[in-house]
Amino acid sequence: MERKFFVGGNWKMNGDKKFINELVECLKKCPIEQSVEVVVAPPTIYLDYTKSIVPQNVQVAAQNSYKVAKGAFTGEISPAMIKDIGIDWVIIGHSERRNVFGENDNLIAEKVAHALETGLSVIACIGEKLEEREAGQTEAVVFQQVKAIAGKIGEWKNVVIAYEPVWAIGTGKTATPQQAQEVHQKLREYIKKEISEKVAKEIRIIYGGSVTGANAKELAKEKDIDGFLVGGASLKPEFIDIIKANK
Ligand code: G2H
Repeated sequence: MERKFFVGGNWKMNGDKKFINELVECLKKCPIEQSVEVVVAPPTIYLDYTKSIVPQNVQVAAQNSYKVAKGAFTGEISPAMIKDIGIDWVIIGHSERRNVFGENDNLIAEKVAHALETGLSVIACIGEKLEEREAGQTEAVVFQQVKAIAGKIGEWKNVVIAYEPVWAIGTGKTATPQQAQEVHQKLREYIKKEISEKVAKEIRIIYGGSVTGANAKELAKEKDIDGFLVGGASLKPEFIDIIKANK
């Protein structure tokens, strides 16, 4: 089965209604090929609004969700609520959730499992910090992050893995196509060995970290890079070039 090219736009904590209107107008002008899946992730408060104005060929994701359906968890939202407003995707385990808000592998795995059980598709983020890369621990770190999730889920068909080296996030310092491909390939080998050959073949492993309209095409040529999770550049017209990067 061919892996469909996937482009996610992670707007993080940016935008207001006026800005979102402009961004969506820009997306509406872009002829999105059937061969590309596009998902944008606005801040929680704009999920419903964004969903109501995006064209049919653009899906919407939440940027986070909690590990249970409801209860006394001030400030959190649940996968059930995300589903309730007609949204099918959630990003879990972004490095900002891990490193700014202290989420660990176990919590992230529980959140991924609960989102999947609720029927959402998940963009599960992993990636090493600079000091881990420099200490030669990249593989160990990303394998452990995948292992934690694998310990809690049995079915991978609704999961996209986003490999986002922390040192490349929002820094303008993109991994080279070779650096990214090397990790993606090793991840696929790991998944083949530890999960299954089928999952390894079918799962999309996308790259994130300072992806731009200028570097996306080269990255997209790599065999194991199945798309992107884009932050800063997803707020600009160049997001359209990234959507077309597999051409
Ligand atoms: C990584 C990425 C989006 P940016 O966080 O998830 O952000 O493209 O700004 O590095």
